[in-house]
Amino acid sequence: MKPIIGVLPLYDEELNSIWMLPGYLDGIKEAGGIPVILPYGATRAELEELNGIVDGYLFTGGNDINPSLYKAKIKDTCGRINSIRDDMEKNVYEIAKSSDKAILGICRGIQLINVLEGGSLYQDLDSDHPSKVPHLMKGDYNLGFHSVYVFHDSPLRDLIKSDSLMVNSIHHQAVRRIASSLKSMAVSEDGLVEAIYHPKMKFCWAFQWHPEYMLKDSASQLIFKAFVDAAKIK
Ligand SMILES: [Mn+2]
Repeated sequence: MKPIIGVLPLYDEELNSIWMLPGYLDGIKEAGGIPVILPYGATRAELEELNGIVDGYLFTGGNDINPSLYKAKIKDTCGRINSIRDDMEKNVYEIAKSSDKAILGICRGIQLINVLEGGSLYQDLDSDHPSKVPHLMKGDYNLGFHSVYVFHDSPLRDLIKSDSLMVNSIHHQAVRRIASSLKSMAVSEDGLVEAIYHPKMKFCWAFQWHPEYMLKDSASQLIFKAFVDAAKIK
């Protein structure tokens, strides 16, 4: 049986529309899983029921997280927030964690997991963490844009067998204080946390970059495969 991966939907406030980037689904499919887009705004009870048929969860990119969730005041430079996503994803994360499901977080996903584990975020890198490394590229998302150093003692290093990686970069926020329960797996040259994992969970990995845009690269394929394979383990 192929594992079923619940994918958190994105929301477009301009169009009042639920949406999805195909790369998230393709990455899961190519790794042998069945992606299922979860219903936007589902209640806790509905999510608990759905959890009975879901083997893993993909936390996707999107809106900025409400800074109140990490006890910070919202700055003018913070982007648009979406309390429906914040609430739903908090519920999904708690349910997933308590039932030891596999978790992959991407972009907003790494930020969400860090915040829910007790960490904090830079609300805007340009003003809060100015550096020579550009983190907001324009187009060509399938190509590497800046390098990350991959830590030797990390499961990511064991997976990709390389100390460094060229990654894309489409973010204006990032992890500021990493939660004490999480470990960093990769950093950019300006010291930003670009990948994390939760060492006490079966599989809870998250990335600031977007492997779903780089599915032709072996590192991205290996990441999706490791996630979907972990979701098979009961
Ligand atoms: Mn970056």
